[in-house]
Amino acid sequence: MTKLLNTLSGEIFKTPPIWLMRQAGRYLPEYREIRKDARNFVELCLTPDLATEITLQPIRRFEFDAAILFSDILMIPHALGQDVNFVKGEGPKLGILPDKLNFKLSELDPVFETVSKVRSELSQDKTLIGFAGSPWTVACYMINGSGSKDFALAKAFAYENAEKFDALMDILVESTSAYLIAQIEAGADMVQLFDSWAGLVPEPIFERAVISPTARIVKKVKAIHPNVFITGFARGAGVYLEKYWRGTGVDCMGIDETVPHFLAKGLQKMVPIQGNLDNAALLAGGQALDKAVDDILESFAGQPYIFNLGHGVIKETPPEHVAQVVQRVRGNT
Ligand code: 1CP
Repeated sequence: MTKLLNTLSGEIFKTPPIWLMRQAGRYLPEYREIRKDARNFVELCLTPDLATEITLQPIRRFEFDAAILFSDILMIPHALGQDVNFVKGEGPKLGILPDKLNFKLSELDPVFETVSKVRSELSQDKTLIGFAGSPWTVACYMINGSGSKDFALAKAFAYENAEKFDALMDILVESTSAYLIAQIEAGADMVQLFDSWAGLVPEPIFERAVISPTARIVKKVKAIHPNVFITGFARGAGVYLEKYWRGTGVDCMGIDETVPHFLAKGLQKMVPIQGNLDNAALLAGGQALDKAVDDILESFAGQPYIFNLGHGVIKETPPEHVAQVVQRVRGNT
């Protein structure tokens, strides 16, 4: 077992395990070097040699306790037959939502090959995290067709076309479960569900859009792999976090930076937590960063805890700031 998996089993270490959301990616020059030669991002995610290399880059540089598979949450719409493109400087652009969605797990075979390759190259004391987007967050992009601040079109769709929305959730539950199970079978030690837009969902549809689809995925994955840990990251869910944990059955709760420490500590009495350094403090660096790290270490000591950000590394972040955090968390500075 690794330090991170042992933490999820309830063990408490002198210093917590650490990894960072978006630890692979554009803030790293070695990533940008590979990215500039890649024809498109989806193809990059489906090229095992390159995806393996990118997954391992931050481990070599910072010796994180876990590697997260280099891929994207929009690989599911791709495998469902919707057009997915990443336009430079603009983010994802999806084609119109097809009437018939037909999931082809085999489209994602290169992802599973990447998982196997990473697992064989990663040292045994490190955890390999597989992942997928949660149905609501993936549906936001599928319905809206691109990124958005409010995903109003996706929410309107859930209100106006309740039956169609629920049918889309069903398809995403099925495909995402199969995708995560295949990642585990290829060598992922645990998985994380990213519900990055959970915070946009109001009470009348929170159960239908966030809790129920996530709960069904957890159940399906656990039916086959009962001992594999699942982290749920319901970003922005705030006061709904406990309800989310109780309703979904996830083993670990990702906490974003807006969650006050007293609330996170309340949750931590029930379930291991992961988070919630502000990615803007990481961008800032210096003493402010040290203080933010120290506050978190103090708040979350004594109960199972995984150090992470509240959201992904911002692309302008100097890699030295990441090194500073790792040293601080490990008690070396
Ligand atoms: O041009 C480029 O190089 C693409 C940048 C990039 C990268 C490096 C994208 C496009 N995705 C990724 C990798 C990625 N995405 C990973 C693996 C790397 C790692 O974490 O180390 C993971 C776990 C994701 C997950 C992801 N993709 C989420 C959930 C987490 C989050 O940040 O909220 C979401 C919402 C996406 C969609 C997406 N993909 C890419 C972008 C720029 C976006 C966000 C679009 C938006 O702002 O709405």
